[in-house]
Amino acid sequence: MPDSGTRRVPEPGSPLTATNDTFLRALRREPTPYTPVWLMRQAGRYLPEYNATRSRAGSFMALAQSPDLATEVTLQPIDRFGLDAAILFSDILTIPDAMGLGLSFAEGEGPRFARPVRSEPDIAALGVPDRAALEYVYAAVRQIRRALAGRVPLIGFSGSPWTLACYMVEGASPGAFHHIKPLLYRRPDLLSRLLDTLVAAVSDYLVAQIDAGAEAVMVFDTWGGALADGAYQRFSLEPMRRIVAAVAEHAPTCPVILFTKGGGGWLEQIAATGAAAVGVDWTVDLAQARARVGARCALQGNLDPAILFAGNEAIEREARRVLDSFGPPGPDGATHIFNLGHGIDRNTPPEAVACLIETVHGHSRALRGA
Ligand code: 1CP
Repeated sequence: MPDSGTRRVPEPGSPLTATNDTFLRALRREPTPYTPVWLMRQAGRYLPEYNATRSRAGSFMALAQSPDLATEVTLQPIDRFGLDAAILFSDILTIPDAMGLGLSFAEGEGPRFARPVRSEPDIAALGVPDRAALEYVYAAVRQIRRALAGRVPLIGFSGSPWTLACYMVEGASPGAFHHIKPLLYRRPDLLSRLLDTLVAAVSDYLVAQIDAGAEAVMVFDTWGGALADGAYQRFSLEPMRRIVAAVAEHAPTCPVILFTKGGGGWLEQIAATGAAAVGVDWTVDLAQARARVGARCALQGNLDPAILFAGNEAIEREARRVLDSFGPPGPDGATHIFNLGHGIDRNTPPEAVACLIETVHGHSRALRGA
């Protein structure tokens, strides 16, 4: 484990306060002795111990729905590497599953919904799921917080309304958006109705995760970058802005991270939602991103996950390049959270992750002159 150098004495009555709080400090745009790092999909199929737990569970959904097993796999990458945050093991498709769409994961195929929503009656019939239907997620959050015992903070998450709508309308991974884009252009009112339901559902889901113990929440907008300018603002950004506002109303100190993959052209607008941090993919130069939004929110990203296949020399060089392009945190109050530009690939060698994390910690300390 890295020595955070920022250890604080837990407040009386709150023994679960994170001892390594570099991630939360960076989200608050406070100085940290090094750049905190975590990786999207850090618990997953590239880890042999994950695959062992998953085969014990029998299926991905059985794993996600068992708080004991979800706790086990959430902690696996924390035990193995010096990561600065844990992320709840779950999936973005839990909400549509709880809405009754019939989720399954066919081996090697990705998610499928037995009952996609395409018509006006389909959309009208949807409601915000009862908390009881997603209680397994909140139980996992509580159990993971206890198991972490304050080692690192815990991130909760959801999909964005637009990204969830893509899966719900297409009935599978969106591919060429053959159903949802015609809906958008023919019946924007109907799509807006679906998105309104999802704004309410995602807001409630994130607030319940925060109440259960999540210390930051992230909204994954995997498919926002597939939208045309104009459509993005209306159908992806505005729903996310309403979620940021709903979380702020309920939990004003809980940071929200927004990540639109392919959203580099809209960074200022994403930052203007009031999010604590904006995630960026590898198509963005961090120096330019910092110049565009630096004082308003933290930046999270943005190493190309494919670099983890290129050997230690390339990993060290490219990780340093990402850190150098952001530069040290400075008087502008800008902070950086190191991450990949998208989820880690299932064939990534675990040793490559160890090399990456050591490089991020070592080089970011050196950059600060420590
Ligand atoms: O067979 C398996 O073990 C399933 C693989 C898997 C895993 C490990 C799925 C199915 N989901 C997850 C976990 C998961 N998904 C996490 C866990 C926390 C972590 O360690 O980061 C998170 C945050 C997600 C989020 C997620 N699920 C997103 C958004 C992020 C992204 O990568 O863009 C999306 C789009 C999904 C849908 C989904 N679930 C699973 C798969 C294989 C997919 C992608 C399907 C597609 O390609 O469209």
